[in-house]
Amino acid sequence: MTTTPNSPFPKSSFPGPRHYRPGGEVERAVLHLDMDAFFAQVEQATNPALRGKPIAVVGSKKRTVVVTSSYEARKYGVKTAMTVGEVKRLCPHIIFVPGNNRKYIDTSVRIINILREFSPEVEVYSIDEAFVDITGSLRLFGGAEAIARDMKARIWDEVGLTASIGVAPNKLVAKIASDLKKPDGLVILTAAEVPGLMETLPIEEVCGIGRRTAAKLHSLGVSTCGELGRYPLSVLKKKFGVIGEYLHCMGKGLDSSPVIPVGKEDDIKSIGHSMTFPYDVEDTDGLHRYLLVLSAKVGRRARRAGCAGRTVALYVRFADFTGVGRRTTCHHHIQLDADIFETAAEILASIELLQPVRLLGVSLSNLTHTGRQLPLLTGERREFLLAHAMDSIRDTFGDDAVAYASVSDRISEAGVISPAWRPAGPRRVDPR
Ligand code: TTP
Ligand code: MG
Repeated sequence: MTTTPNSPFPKSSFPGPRHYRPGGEVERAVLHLDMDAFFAQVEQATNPALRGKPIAVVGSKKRTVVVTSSYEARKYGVKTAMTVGEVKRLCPHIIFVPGNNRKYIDTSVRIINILREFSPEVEVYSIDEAFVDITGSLRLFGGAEAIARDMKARIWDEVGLTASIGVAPNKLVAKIASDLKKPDGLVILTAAEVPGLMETLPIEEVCGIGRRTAAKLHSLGVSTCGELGRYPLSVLKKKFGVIGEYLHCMGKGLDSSPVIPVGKEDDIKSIGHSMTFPYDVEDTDGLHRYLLVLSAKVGRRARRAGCAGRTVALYVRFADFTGVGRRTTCHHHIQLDADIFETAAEILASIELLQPVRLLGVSLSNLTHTGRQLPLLTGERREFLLAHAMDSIRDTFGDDAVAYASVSDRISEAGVISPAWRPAGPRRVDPR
C-alpha cells in the first residue's frame, strides 16, 4: 500500500517494497518530495467546505489565471494557466479561491521542518518541492521505504496534506520518480532499475530538457531517454556544445549533483574577469586566446570557491568604446576552463564583430555549491583532475607557473595582462 492512511486519493499501484540495504555498498539515496496540488490542498485543508470539490486557486487581480487546481478539478481537464472563462466552460461548478501566499509559505516551512528530522541534508527546490539526501539516514530509520512512508504520514498527520515521493540514486531520477504515481505516490528505484525506467521515458519528462532542446532532439530522431543515452556522444557535443555531455548523462539517468542544504548555497553571486588588451584585436584566433585566459581565471576561482555555474556571460567592448553583452544558460553547472571557454566562444560567435575589440569580459553566475566532487564521466573526470592539478601548481608556484600552450605567450606578457584583470565578485545573493 502506498497511499497515506485515510487520504482522499485512491490507492496507487506501487509495484512492491524495495528496500535499500542499510550498510550495503554505497549507493546514494536521494529523496524528492513534491506536494500534490499544493495551493489547492492547503485551501482544502484549511476550509472543510472545499474538501472533495473541484477548486481552482487564482490570483487576486481581475484578469487572473489558474495557478493550480485540486485533483477533483483536474478530472475535468482544468490546467494551470487557464483563464477563469476557460475553466468555467470545462467545469461550471468549480469553486475559485483567491491565493494566499502567506499561508503557503508557512505550510512549506512546516513541511521542510518535518523533512529535516529525517536528514540534515534538505535542499528546498521550490515552494512545494525538496530534495533530501537520506544516504546517511537509512540505517537509523530502517531504509528508504520506511523513511518515505514516515515522512508522508507525518506530513498528513501534522499538516493534513498528501505528498508524492520518489527515491533514487540521484536527484535527476528521484524527481522523475516522484512524478510517476501522483497524487500520494511513492516510487523507489534502485540503480539497477534506472536503465529500464529511462528506456521508454519521453525526453520531455526530464527536468532540464526544455522545449527547444526537446525539439532539436526530435529532429535528430531522439524521443526517449533510452535513445538519447545511446546517441553518439560526439554528435551530441557537436550539436549542443558543452551541454551535449550532460544530455548524454540525462539520457542514461546519471547525475552527480549534490543535494545542497539550506544555508550552504553559495554566497557568491558571480565570478568574472575582464581584460583590456594592449592593442585592439581583430582576429578570432587572437580573441579565442584571450577568451581561454579569461575562462581559466574564472574556472580557477570557481573551483577554489567550490562552486559551479550555469550561466556564462560575455562582454565585448569595441575600439570605439561601444559594447555588447550576451549570456547563455547551460543545462548543468560547469566549472571547468574548457566548458566555460566553449560556452563563451559560442557566445562570441553569435556577436557580429564589425570593429576591432579592446576588451573582453567573461563571467559565470547562477552558482551552486559543488565542493570537490568528482564528475561521473571518465573524460570529464580527467579534465577535472587536470584542472585541480593546475590549480595546485599555481597555488604553490604562482599564476604563471602553468598555462595552456595556446596562450603561454600571453601569460608571459603578465605585466601587460595583470593590470587589466578585474575580479567582478564576490557579491552576496539571497538564499534560493
Ligand atoms: P506544482 O508542484 O507544479 O503543482 P501542484 O503542486 O499544484 O500540483 P502537482 O500535484 O502536479 O505537483 O506547483 C506547486 C505550487 O506552485 C502550485 O500549487 C501553485 C504554484 N504555482 C504557481 O503559482 N504558478 C505556476 O505556474 C505553477 C506551475 C505553480
Ligand atoms: Mg506539487
